[in-house]
Parts: sequence; C-alpha cells; structure tokens
Amino acid sequence: MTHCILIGCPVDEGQRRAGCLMGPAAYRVAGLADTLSELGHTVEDRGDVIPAEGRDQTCANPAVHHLPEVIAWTEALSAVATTAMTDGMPIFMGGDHSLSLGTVSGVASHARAAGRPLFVIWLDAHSDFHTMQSTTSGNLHGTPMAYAAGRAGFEPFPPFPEPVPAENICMFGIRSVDPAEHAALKETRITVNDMRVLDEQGIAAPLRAFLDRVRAQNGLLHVSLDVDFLDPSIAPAVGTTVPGGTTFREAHLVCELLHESGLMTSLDLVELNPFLDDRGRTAKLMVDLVGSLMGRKVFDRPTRSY
Ligand code: 6HN
Ligand code: MN
Ligand code: MN
Ligand code: MN
Repeated sequence: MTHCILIGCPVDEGQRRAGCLMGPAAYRVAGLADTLSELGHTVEDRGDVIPAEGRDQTCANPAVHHLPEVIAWTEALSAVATTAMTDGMPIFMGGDHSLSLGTVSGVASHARAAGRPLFVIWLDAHSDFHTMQSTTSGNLHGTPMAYAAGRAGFEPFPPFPEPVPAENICMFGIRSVDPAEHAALKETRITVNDMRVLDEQGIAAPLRAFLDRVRAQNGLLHVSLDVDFLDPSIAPAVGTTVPGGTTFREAHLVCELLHESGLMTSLDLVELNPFLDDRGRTAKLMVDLVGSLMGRKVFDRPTRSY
C-alpha cells in the first residue's frame, strides 16, 4: 500500500499548442484517484500548483519563449515535489514536459537530503536534451532531461540541486532526436533505448538491466511518462506525435515490470492535451497505465524479483 499524492501541474508554457493546462482536470475526470484507491492505495489530491508571477528573466536565444513563466513553474514545482517526497509517492499530473524541470529538481533535493542516489526513467519519443542555447523550437519542454543531467546552459534557472549521473538515466521509446541533442547525448553515458533497441530486444530485458542497477544502489526512481511514448494510433492527445511508438501491451508491460520491481518513488504524467483527445481515450489509457504501475494485473503469477 502506497500513499499516493496527486499534484496538478497545469503547465502550458513549455510549448506552443495550448491545452496541456487541462491535463490535471482530465486525469481527475478519467478516474485516477478511484483507480488508485481500488488497488488499495491511499490517495490525497493536493490540487493544482499555482506558480508565482514570472520575473523579468531573459536568455541569449531569441527562440526561447515564456522563460519567466517556466522558471516560476520550476521553482514552485520543485518546492512542492520536495515536500511531497517526504509524505508519500507524488504523481505529478501535467501539464507539458517542462514541468519536469521542477519535479525532478525537487525530487533530487529530497534524494540528496536522504543520502540516496536518484535514477530517472524517461519514457518518451523525444530525448528532451536541449539546453536553452541549443533549442531551435524555443519550446522549453524539450529541455528537462538536460537540466536534470546537469548540462551547462540553464542560466537564469536555479542551479540543479544535484545533477543525476548519466549512468542513472535510462530513456525508452526514443524516435525523435534533434541533431544538437544527438551530439550532446553521444558525449554522455546516458542509456538511450530507442525504438530500434526495443524492436530487436523487446522492452523487458533492457528495463530489467536498469532496474537491477537501481536496486543494487538502493536508489530512488523517478519515472517520467510522456504521452508520446505511446504510438499515436492509441494515444492521439498530444501535440508532438511521432509514428512508430510503443504498443498498448509494450507500455503496460513496462508499467507492470516497474510495479513488480517496487522501486518507483515518484511519477510524472506529461504532455496530455485533452483538447486533442478522442472522447477521453488517451486520458483513460494513461490512467490505466498508472493502474498497471500501481499493481493492477490480469493474473497473479508466482512472485519473482521482477
Ligand atoms: N517533449 N526536440 C523537439 C523540440 O522542440 O525541442 C521536440 C521536443 C518535444 C518535447 O517530448 O516533451
Ligand atoms: Mn502562451
Ligand atoms: Mn517529453
Ligand atoms: Mn515527447
């Protein structure tokens, strides 16, 4: 039994397609809290975070937009995340992926205070590894993984508390990487399980290999689930669809294995744009995936470590 803390993060400023701010409401309508309590968990909904007014901050790249607002979100969400980590397992209901600038930094502060290493699983079509200098779209939802990894080029953001070591970062579902991100990723030891890896090896083996490392080091594990990890044919409600994503069963299998591992300590649900949805099907699928992450299974099987 886990104490699940729902935190609404109606962030829309990290990209240009309005609608992600309706995400938290859509998760509530789709029954996220009931799904969790039916699985035996306690649920506390802390409502939606309200950021402070943005200050007058700028950066050298003219493409970057809504910088003061995204910094204000980062500060607010970081504080909320650190507090929630001491109380239970936060589930951050987005909101676009720029919210992870704040949630991962808040979780990293908690990990530092707890003296435990932080690991991050990034389930996404994209690597989100831009700095404010390298982004050509100027959409800050393309940057949070770089911020968490401690890449330079994030002034005037607050310094990231304790950068996540590259060895502790594992991406799955990747199929759209910009040239600047590709060049930067190649210089790191981040594990990039792109769709080619999943086609050849399946999703279970590379996931288990990573989870073994988390367990061996008694790590905290943050999971960031971007809607576009899923194939657009099953999850249309996202502004940045990329063909060739994970199937319904691949996505559930990831969630089931994560549950069996018992290692996940915080979760982002990002990029749902309910305005683009088809009668709520993407919101419902995301809620079902959280069900699998939190223990729903078709059939009880003999316990294995995972
Ligand atoms: N996401 N690499 C593209 C950009 O605009 O920087 C897409 C980013 C997508 C962001 O997946 O959260
Ligand atoms: Mn705007
Ligand atoms: Mn993303
Ligand atoms: Mn994405």
